[in-house]
Amino acid sequence: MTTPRDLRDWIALLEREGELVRVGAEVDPHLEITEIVDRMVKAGGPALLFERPKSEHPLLINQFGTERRMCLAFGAESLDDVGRRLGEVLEMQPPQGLAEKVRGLKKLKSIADSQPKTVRSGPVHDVVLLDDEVDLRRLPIQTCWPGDAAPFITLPAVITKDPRTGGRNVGMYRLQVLDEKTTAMHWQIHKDGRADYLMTDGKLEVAVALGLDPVTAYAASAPLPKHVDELMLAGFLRGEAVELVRARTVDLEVPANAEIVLEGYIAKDELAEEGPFGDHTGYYTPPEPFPVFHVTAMTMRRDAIYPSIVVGKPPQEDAWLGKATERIFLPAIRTSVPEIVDYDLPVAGAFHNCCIVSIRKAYPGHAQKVMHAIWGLGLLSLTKAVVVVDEWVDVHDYEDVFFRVGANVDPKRDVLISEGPLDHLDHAPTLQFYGGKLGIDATHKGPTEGTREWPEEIEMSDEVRRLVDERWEEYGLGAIPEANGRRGASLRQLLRR
Ligand SMILES: Cc1cc2nc3c(=O)[nH]c(=O)nc-3n(C[C@H](O)[C@H](O)[C@H](O)COP(=O)(O)O)c2cc1C
Ligand SMILES: [Mn+2]
Repeated sequence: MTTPRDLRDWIALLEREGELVRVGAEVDPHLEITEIVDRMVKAGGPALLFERPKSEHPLLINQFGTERRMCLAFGAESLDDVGRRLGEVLEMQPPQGLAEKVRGLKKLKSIADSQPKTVRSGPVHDVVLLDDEVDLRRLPIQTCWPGDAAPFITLPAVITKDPRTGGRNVGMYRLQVLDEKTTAMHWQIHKDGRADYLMTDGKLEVAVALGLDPVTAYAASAPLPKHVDELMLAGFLRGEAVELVRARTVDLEVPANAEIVLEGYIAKDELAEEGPFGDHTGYYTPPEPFPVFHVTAMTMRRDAIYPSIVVGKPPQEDAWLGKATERIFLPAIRTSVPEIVDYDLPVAGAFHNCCIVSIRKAYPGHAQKVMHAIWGLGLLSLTKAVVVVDEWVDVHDYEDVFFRVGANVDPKRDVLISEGPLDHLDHAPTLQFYGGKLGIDATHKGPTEGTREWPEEIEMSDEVRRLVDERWEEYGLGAIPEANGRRGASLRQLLRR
């Protein structure tokens, strides 16, 4: 398996696959690009390389905008395959026999090889701009929506170190341009970058990498536990370590093949108003104080390409980054909650608003146990509504889920209202960060849970199905309708427009 080495390799792959269009016309990063991309994303269109976005640097956008491109990025047939590879390592058992031992060693080696490795030099230092030469206005930074406060850098990998442990963190946190040398740093309160910042007494050094190979860029958005380095996940998913070089003015390592790196620092308690920003919730996030990032150096490859993404009312390009996380993390979730068969975070639910989960139900109250497990699991803990269905229900088929909620729920008995932490950006709760949780148990119940005997679901017998299959032509009704037509419907829902 090979995955793109860097952004240029990725662009070349997209071009070979007919997945990228170059736009030669001059376009404005102020709103115009958003309107173009919004139309292309919703049409399932290609990645776009704007060669003249009123800047000396081209702008790449919609690189992640379809399932096919996500799979190309990971060099996989499906996102579930990517998850399975991770699951195999997570579920490693003591090997039995020689063949298994050899396989086990291979898996261990794949973990060892995932560690980023430091190299002496890299193209990211082709151009080094220091102090007075630093000017963010050189970059085609988008103002995405009419109510946005300023241009925002939307697809960064923000690198920091935990001041206590020295452990690295890489996160995708947007940066609002404040002036040519400073930005705001949108570290939401539940995030690891914010934790590093809170632990520091004086200044926290920061490096922001822009224009990475797609897997490393994805990894910055992955919800890993604080002590796990996102670059290690990137290395594992790429099948090849991420190469790093020492940054020029800060004590951090940065991807050697990045297109652009911003180096600088954040001083404790220096805050600026961030926002409004047209967010992935579909609403503008109102202004709120966030830390200020001082850029002290800007390093670049020659003819650096600037990467961007637009978020807004779903679905947008980020839907596919979220779906990748949903699929890749399923095996990891199962290691804590093994009764989970599958789950779905509807794109229209902006990921944190709703989680549909199917379980192998074994005892009374099992659905409620799983709701609480989700409300206690990493960033999934911010989920507002959890819908639990039985193992035979396809969680990606929203019509089937709706049917189960309608058919199997007694609201008085099966709706659980709880409370807990909510997403930083959720504007609905009365208090910011904290509010109600909704659990809906749409599983079958029965006398063990004090209800009447549960009725049997209607199913045609296999015998009659076979008979009709065999005789279909005789009926003269044209092609046989797809037996499992509902899967198509769920895909349509994902991309509903
Ligand atoms: C396009 C995009 C933009 C994002 N912007 C932010 C942001 O501005 N602030 C934030 O806290 N999280 C943002 N996120 C989510 C984080 O990247 C994600 O929660 C990640 O897990 C954070 O890394 P951490 O777990 O190391 O904190 C964004 C995600 C995506 C895909
Ligand atoms: Mn992290």
